[in-house]
This record gives sequence, structure tokens and C-alpha cells, in this order.
Amino acid sequence: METAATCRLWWTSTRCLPPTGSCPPGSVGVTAPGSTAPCSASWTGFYFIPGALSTEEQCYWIRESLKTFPQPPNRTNLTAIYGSISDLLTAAKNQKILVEVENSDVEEKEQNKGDGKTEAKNFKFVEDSEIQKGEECRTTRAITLMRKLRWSTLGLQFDWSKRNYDVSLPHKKIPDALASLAKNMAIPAMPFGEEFKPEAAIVNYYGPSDMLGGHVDDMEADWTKPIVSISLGCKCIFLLGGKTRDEVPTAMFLRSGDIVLMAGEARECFHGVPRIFTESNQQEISALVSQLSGEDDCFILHYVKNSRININIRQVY
Ligand SMILES: O=C(O)CCC(=O)C(=O)O
Repeated sequence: METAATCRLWWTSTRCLPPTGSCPPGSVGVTAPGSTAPCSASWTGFYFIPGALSTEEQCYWIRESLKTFPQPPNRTNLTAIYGSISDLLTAAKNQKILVEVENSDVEEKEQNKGDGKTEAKNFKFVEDSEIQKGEECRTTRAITLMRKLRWSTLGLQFDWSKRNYDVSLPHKKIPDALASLAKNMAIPAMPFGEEFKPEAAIVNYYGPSDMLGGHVDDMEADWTKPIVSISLGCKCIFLLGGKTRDEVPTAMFLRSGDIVLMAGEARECFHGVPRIFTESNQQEISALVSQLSGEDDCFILHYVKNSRININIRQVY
């Protein structure tokens, strides 16, 4: 994911930004949760499903995104630096610290440098008190790592360096509950009743100043199948452009619980997220805040108040 620091400058102007609504002008308004409609005739295949998820469902997927989805064998942006890290959320809640332990030359597929041999990344979580005073070792607080989490990949693993799916990487299939949610949501974008087969998902974690530059998702073999994209946490601006960067994009708000489908023509369009709203009067997460008011959820609530999570599910082949 491109962040504020690395984001390419693109789309210098936008077509509109509705102050209160979520769909651009000309769109078909949909109010009932779960009902869908193509958002605008000019983007055949773009579907906006406002309030598709109940508050309970949003909380469930937020917890899964923070607890389960970053678990190995799923890879995250942290994997390349630290190797596989397990139980990051629990470590962050318990104020643990990640320390580097003895390096050794071992075979490690994870960081294959060609000859299969590389320096093992060997890190583990410890208590603060376990770190010897004066000891020289690389340490990072789990809570800091949690904030540095930018993406995790589920199902078939996407290799960002090669920009393709690497089927040889160890992976688990997409969790059943996520697969059936995506299948149900994809129905309006599958007009001939074909089956949508969720094979991979990318989970994006956005902090206050993060953005996702304009791009087209072009690594899947079959572009007739939709991308099912779930918004959780703070509101964002989503830009939907055309098939080239020259076309002026249209801006819309995406809020927690909204789902967007990109199919047909829209599947080939540039899109991105230039802004997320973490300011308390703009984030629009009051239902989530009430739902996450228990003591157990205090860490997750703090995270949600400063973040947006997007889960986008794809059929690859
Ligand atoms: O965060 C979003 O809503 C869009 C994510 C996206 O476009 C992507 O991961 O390719």
C-alpha cells in the first residue's frame, strides 16, 4: 500500500464530493441495508451497498482483521522485516516487546534470496522486565508494530514485490464466514448467476495520514468477477476514476459497514483512497464506539478511533 510518504501524485482535481451523501450525482440511491444498485450508469459494474453490515458484524470483522488475519501463514507488511509474527494483537494488549534473538544461518523460504540460505529473522515477544539492562538488541514495542501494520493477505498470497499471486507460498483458504459474506454480496454483480469464488483477500489498515494511491487491480486472471470491498472504522473518501489516469475521478464517502463491488467496466477503473477521517466529529463511528465499550474492547476501540480497515475479496482464477 502506498502511504502518505510514498503516494504518487495523481488526479489533481475531483469531479465532486457530496457533503452528506455517499454516492456521486447521477447515482441510484439505495437506503435499505443490504439492497444494492449500480451507483451510476457511467460506471457499469460499480455497486455501492450502504450499511451492508450491522454494527455487530462490523465489530466481528474488525476483531478478525486485528487478531486472526495477520496470523501466519498469512503475510503482512511486517513479515519481510521480522519474519512470521504470531499473536501481535495479544502482545500489543499486554504491552509486550519484540526482541531479536540469536541470528543463525538457516534455510528460510520466507525470505528466499535465491540460494535458499539467508539470515534467519528470529524475533519473539517478551515482557519489558525480561530485557537485560545494557543488553544490545533490536527491540520494538508490539503496540508500535500494531500501528505499523499496513496490510495482510488471506487465501492465495499476493507477492507485492512481483505484483502477482504466488501460489507456492503457504496459505490457508479464506475463512468460510468471509467467503460466504463475499459470495452473498457479489450476487448483484453476477447477473448470469455464476458463482463467485473467493480465493484471496487483501486487508488494508489505514492510520490517520495513510492513503492509497490510484491504481487498477489487474493481477487477477478473470476480470469479469467482482472485487468485494468492505469498509470498517473511520469514514474515508474513495475516488473512482476511469480507465486512464487522465479521467477526473469522482469522490464519495465510504463509512463503516458499507460495501462496494467493482465489476464489469468499473473493474478496469483507477481508484484509490486519498483521505481517512479520524477527527472525532467526522469519523462517523458512534455505533461502533457504543458497541465496543466493554473493558475487553478498550484496545480495539482505541485502534478503531484512529483507523480504517478495508477487506477486499477477489477471485483470482
Ligand atoms: O481501501 C479501499 O477502500 C480500497 C482498497 C483497494 O483499492 C485495494 O486494496 O486495491
